[in-house]
Amino acid sequence: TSLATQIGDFHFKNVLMNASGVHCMTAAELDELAASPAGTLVTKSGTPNARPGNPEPRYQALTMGSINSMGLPNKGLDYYLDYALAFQVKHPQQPIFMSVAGMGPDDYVTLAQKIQDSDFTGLTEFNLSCPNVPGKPQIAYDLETTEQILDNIFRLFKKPAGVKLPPFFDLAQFDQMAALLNRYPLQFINSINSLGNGLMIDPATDTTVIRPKGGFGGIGGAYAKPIALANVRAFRQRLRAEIAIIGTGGVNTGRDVYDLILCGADMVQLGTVLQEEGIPAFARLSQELEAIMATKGYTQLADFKGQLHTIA
Ligand code: RRO
Repeated sequence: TSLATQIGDFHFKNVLMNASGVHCMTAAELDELAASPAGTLVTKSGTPNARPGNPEPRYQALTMGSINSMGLPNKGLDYYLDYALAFQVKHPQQPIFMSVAGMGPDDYVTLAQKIQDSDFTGLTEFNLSCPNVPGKPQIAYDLETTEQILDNIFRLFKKPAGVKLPPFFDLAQFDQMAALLNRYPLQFINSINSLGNGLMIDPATDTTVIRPKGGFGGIGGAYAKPIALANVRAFRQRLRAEIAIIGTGGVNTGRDVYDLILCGADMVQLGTVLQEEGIPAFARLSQELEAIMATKGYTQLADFKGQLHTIA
């Protein structure tokens, strides 16, 4: 059985990888991903300058997932670019993803130009969906700003690129966003980022479980699964076939991975489950996915990718 997959001309031995933000802040964490069964890795979203992020506590595991308001703590674009350039020399056959995020529209030009001018040969993920920077709206919920940013990026950026999207909840939003995205030379989209601005309360103290933003934070894990499936499915039905889809959200079992692929995911990312279980999650979920495929007589992802049945 093969769990191999492909995004554009990039080949990966395993469909699983980390979601940006989880286990990818430092070179040591990234090295652990590289040595794992994961197909590849993505860095924490890098900003033009390093950031400490929001005050703690800023992440909390919940019974059905997680809430976070990290606030984009990261070591800065240069750190991740240096890591990626060294990595691609050591592992010429293992393309990696760099995630980047702007604090405002102008930052995306700065980030894109720096990567364009570098020797980076991997894939760049432009994060348009960070929910947790006080005072900054999630870019991709504003179609006009998204269009401006993509125009500015692709005027100068000629390397393989994709966008990380927030969850959408209305079919008209899928129509509008997909029509916009289809105009750009994207290699992939990544659906979904966390469900922005949820709230959880500690019943013992009647207090929010995280400090930043009065307790509001992005929700991940099992809470996100049906939304992630819907977003992957809705975009697969609307995007050009050349645009691959990375499915992210709500993965705890091999069946969850299988379901995202059924909806059309070409690659699947682990967020909350990787944060809570650590690197062993990759082997466990790979085994669980292979077992499901074996019972159905499938030997490769193409045997069921996008093959979701609906009721007539
Ligand atoms: O750092 C964060 O607070 C964060 C980011 Br940039 C993101 O894209 N998604 C998220 O859940 N947290």
